[in-house]
Order: sequence, then structure tokens, then C-alpha cells
Amino acid sequence: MKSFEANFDGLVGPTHNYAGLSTGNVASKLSANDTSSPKNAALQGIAKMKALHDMGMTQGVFAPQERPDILSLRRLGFSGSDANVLEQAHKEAPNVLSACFSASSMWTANSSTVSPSGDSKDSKVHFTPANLTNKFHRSLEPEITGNILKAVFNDDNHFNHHLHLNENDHFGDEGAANHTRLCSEYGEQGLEIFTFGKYAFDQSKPAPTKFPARQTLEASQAVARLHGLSDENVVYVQQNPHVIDQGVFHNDVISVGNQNVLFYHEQAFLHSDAFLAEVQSKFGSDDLHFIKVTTDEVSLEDCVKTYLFNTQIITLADGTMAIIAPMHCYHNPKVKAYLDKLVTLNTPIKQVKYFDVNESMKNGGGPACLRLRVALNDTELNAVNQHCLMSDELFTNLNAWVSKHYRDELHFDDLRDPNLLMESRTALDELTQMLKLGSVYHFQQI
Ligand code: SUG
Repeated sequence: MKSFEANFDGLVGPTHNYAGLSTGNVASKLSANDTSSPKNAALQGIAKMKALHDMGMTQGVFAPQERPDILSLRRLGFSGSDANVLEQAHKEAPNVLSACFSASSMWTANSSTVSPSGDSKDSKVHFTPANLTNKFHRSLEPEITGNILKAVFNDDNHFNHHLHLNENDHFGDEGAANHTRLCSEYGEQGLEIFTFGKYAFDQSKPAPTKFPARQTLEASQAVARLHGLSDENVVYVQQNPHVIDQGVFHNDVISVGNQNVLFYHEQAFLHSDAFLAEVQSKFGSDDLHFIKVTTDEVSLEDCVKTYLFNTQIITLADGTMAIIAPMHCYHNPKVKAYLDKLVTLNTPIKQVKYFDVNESMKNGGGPACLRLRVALNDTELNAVNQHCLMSDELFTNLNAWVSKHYRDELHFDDLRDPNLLMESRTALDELTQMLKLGSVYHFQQI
């Protein structure tokens, strides 16, 4: 049976803004309080999705969260009419208000961890929404993420949905941003690599000291258990704490894999040699490419600035691979020179395509953050909600929908405007009809 990788990109929501919410994420802090453009952000994302669709990839669309999260604001004690809730929070707790407006669900690499049917004991595709406990604004996502996943992968015969892990730092889980899978064919048994930032229960182990480690080993182990993965096909590796302290807040900022390629920076992992040896032995075939980038070739600082590793490596119909990179890589001479050289080496990667996803990059989200990878076979793809798959028609409709509902600019003071709440709800309601998701949002359920 044919199998392939589908990418589900997060559609940027109508309240996209720069609130400086993510300590440890350099770009988010640098962009704090800048004026955002929700319209440009959404259009940039849709353009990337369409480009991948046109390259022959299976491309999905993942709906945004309901923002502002009025329910959370009420849970935190703001009351009265919705307009009153916004006004009161704006005055008394501006940081809480912007957190409840964050469009951070665009980074679907953090939405969940997915294990394909080739890896799981019950031969189903498994999904666990990430609890994202480390950041308040992101911890608001898992429930609705679960609703949307169930509406997109809506067939119990093929898809197995789990509840997100317990919401506590011990089980901090950031989803597929710390997970990559190597395989020969997408539909066959693969090797799942879980990268974690710290041990939750053993304080004597190495851990970052400046910035938080968002993912624990214990969370990764729980996901592997839930997904019915076998020990022979799983590798756990600790991220180098030193790089977390320099702004590498997720492993997908410093390494990425696809099929038989692992592309990584030499400083990415703690005990790198032992890790690579385990990967080599468990992968079980010599046809495996470890592409190591040294600090001399590209410094850690340039990795964080350009998101060289937050690129997507995709397999094209002719079997060669392409890298989907942000324009930041194109504009950095060292990184551009590295990528120009990479496509001439003896690896499957033969081309690089550059995309403008600047609105997302300013908050620390590159091309790979914007997508959730779901390896599927033909039968499973047929069971996916087809209205969520990119097509010429959906592309036209999404562009028209964004133009109709999204603001050109957004600034912190706009968040108190009750019209923004109404615009956002109207837009999301229309979107759920377009994507045939049903009532996935709270405001649709009351
Ligand atoms: O969780 N930024 C996101 C970026 C996530 C990137 N994802 C991956 N690497 N897979 C985060 O730090 C910033 C929001 C703000 O500051 O307004 C933010 O949430």
C-alpha cells in the first residue's frame, strides 16, 4: 500500500500578536509589543501550504484556537459581560489578557505527538495533544486541540486519540517539536526519537540553568507507552542543556529528520556519540544519512537567528528530498553558503525552497513549527476529513476568508476591543463550516 507524509499546518488565527510571552524563545522576547499583521501572517502560512500542495505533497489545514479565551479569563476572576471581562483584564492584568489572545496554536508541531500505524501495537495512528504546561498561554491549547484532532481524524477504525498528559511540569510535553521519526518507507515500522530537556524526578541529572526545559523524559515515555511503541523502535535522547540556555527551546530548532536523514547541529544532543550509535543500530539499515553541521560551519547563534534546522525536509515524488526554509536562511551568508553546499553533497537532499513566514518567525516559529507531520497510508488518508486537505478551491476560499475577516494590524490596545472578539468568533464559525469540523469551540457549544 502507498504511504506518505501529510503535513497539517496551523492556520494563523485572527488575533495573532507579539506579546513577548515565551521566556527562552529569543525571537518572542525581541518582538514583544511590535505591531503584528494577522492578515499577512495568515496569508504567508496559506501560501506555504499551497506551495507544498503544488509540489505534490499531501497538505492539510489545522484550524486555530478560539481566541480570546474568554472562559479562561472568567476562570481567573474577570466577570460581567464579555466586553467587561476584556476591559477589566486590560486594566488589571495586561499580561494575562495578551496570553488569552495568543494565536500560538499556529505552531502545530507543538499541538500533539503522532505515531503512525506502522509503529503502534494496534496498527492505528495515535495522537496525544501536548499539554504545553511550561507557558501559560500555551497551556490553554490542549482541550481544543483534542477536539480539532478528533474532527480531522474522525474514524475510530484508523485513529486512536488520547487525552493530553497530566498538566504539571513533571509531565511537560511540547508535542512533535521534540519528536522525529526515521524510517525507510513511511508506512513501515519506523524509529521514533524523543528528545527531552530534563529528567522530572531526578534533580541530580544535567538540566539547563537559565531557560526552562519544556519537555521531560517522563512525558516522552508516557507518550510512547500510550502509543503502544516497542522499546526496540524508540530512542530517548537528552537535548544539550547548554543549547537550551542559548535559545534552543525545542529540539526542532537544532535538528530535524525525515526518512533516512537526520540533519543536526553538533551541539544538539548530550552524549551525541552514544545517541547516534543507538539510532544506527536500531534503524537496522546502513542506508542512513547523519548530516552533522559543525559550529565552525554555522554558529549556534546563527541557528537560532535563521532557523536553519526548523526547516522541513520533504520527500518529493521522484524520491529526492527538498528543504523548506525560511527567508532568514537565504539572507544569512553563512547559512546560505552551507545550504548551497548541502545540495551538492552525497545525500538525498537536492534542493532548497525559501519561504517568507516572517510574521511567525518574529515569534520564534519557523516552517517546521507551523506543521504537524502525519504519516499515513492510502486507506488512512481516505478516512481523514477531506475538507481539511489543501486544494485549489480551498486555497481560494481560505484567502477570501482571511481577506474578509482579518485585520491588517494589531496592537496591544486593540485587544480590549469587543469587536475583535466578535470578528474572531464570526471568522472561526465560518471556518468550521468550510472545514466541516462541527462545533469544536466553546462559544459554539453554549
Ligand atoms: O511556544 N512562541 C512559540 C513558538 C513555538 C515554536 N514551535 C516550535 N519550535 N516547534 C513558543 O514559544 C510566542 C508568543 C508571543 O510571545 O506572543 C510563542 O508562543
